[in-house]
Amino acid sequence: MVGPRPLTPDAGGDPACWANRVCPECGAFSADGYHRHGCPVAAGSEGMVASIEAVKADITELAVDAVVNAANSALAMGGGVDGAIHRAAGVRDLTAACAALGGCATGDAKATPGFALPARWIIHAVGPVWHGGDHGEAELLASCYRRSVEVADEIGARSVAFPAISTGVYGFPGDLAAEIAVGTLQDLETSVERVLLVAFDDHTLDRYQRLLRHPGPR
Ligand code: AR6
Repeated sequence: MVGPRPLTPDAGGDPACWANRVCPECGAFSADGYHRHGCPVAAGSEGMVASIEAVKADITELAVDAVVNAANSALAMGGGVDGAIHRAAGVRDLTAACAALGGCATGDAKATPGFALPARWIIHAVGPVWHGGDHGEAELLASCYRRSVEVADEIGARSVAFPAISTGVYGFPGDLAAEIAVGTLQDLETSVERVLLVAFDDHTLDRYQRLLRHPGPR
């Protein structure tokens, strides 16, 4: 990726302090926490995601660079995968880091450290609530996957694990959600090299595996 790239905050650091940092690579001052001065780390290599795999797992146990959370727009701890991620990361630390982000729009994503998780980062993506399909739900879900990968590029994450965003409490039909996840991820230009699509049950795993065996047109 050519363009601004965020300085990497220390995992466990105070998100409010991520700006106003000196670039560790070239020593330049960055008022907003982004490289804008052409230092070498600004130029990563981009292509398609090299590997997209489906796994059945508890996402909180995966040792990837970043796990994606199926969050709500307040970034307040909820149930499902969000609750599991909060408990495994440490409720106090993650709640404070999320509060400092000031919420997140549906279809968008924002990162915090992973705290006690094996993953270094958590990318909080806010999926749409399913209202029948005529309210832009498909586009908003695609946007979650796209924005999560853009955020992964910004923080330098090369391996990213996604839960089946919106398919639990938010009621998005699983088949359509899986098609959107796979189709969107297969089309992105990114420095992310490895994506794990994490299923929490056999049915979801089977869906992903079928789609990955028979990829749609690019
Ligand atoms: N690892 C992987 N996948 C999981 C895990 C886990 N530990 N736990 C659940 N899933 P949901 P949503 C799967 O409801 O529909 C929260 O309250 C689960 O089987 O977690 O986007 C938030 O705060 C399902 O397939 O997320 C929001 O308010 C998938 O994760 C709201 O729920 C997503 O289910 C978001 O709802």
